[in-house]
Amino acid sequence: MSFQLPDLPYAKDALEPHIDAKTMEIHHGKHHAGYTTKLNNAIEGTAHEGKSIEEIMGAVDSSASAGVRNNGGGFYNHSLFWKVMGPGKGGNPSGKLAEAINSDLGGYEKFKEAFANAAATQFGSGWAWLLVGKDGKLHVSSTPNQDNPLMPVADVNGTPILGLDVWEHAYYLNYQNRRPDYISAFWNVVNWDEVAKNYEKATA
Ligand code: MN3
Repeated sequence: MSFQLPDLPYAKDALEPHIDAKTMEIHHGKHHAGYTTKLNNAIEGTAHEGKSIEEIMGAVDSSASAGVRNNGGGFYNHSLFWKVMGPGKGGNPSGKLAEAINSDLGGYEKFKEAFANAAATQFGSGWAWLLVGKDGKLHVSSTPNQDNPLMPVADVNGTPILGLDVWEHAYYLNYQNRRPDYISAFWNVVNWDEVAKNYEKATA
């Protein structure tokens, strides 16, 4: 049983004007598809075969192969990324998630600032994260390349509930080098219902 590229949960142009259709087409159809194929190749005939992606991520320590770390991360991160966005979304988090953002991160505006800062200052390619840490509290972090908080190699460990891809392939066609504009636009498409579900699961 190998990993399959998940379908986009909306049309390629559904996030316009914030994320353009051409970027979505290449990002999902080429980049994510590529990570999926290469992950399957990397785990074939290894102890990872048949494991869940979360189990595989949880085994990425400093001795992990680059193939599993980069392509497994690429597969997992993008699978989360498509789902935490949606057309006609944005707005503010509510319920328990909003309460946790208030108590753990000093409120929604402080959280947004910290997350945008993590995304903007991640040097080169990587991701910004909102995650539930081992302490059960919310944290904001960033990781290089396709690393993520599930990996023991990450600086801050836990379960990611929101991620933002800051690789140039995620924004260059529409925003060129203006990463901060892409980060600002992201807030218009965040699917907070999905993030709240991820939060409930991670804290259950
Ligand atoms: Mn990407």
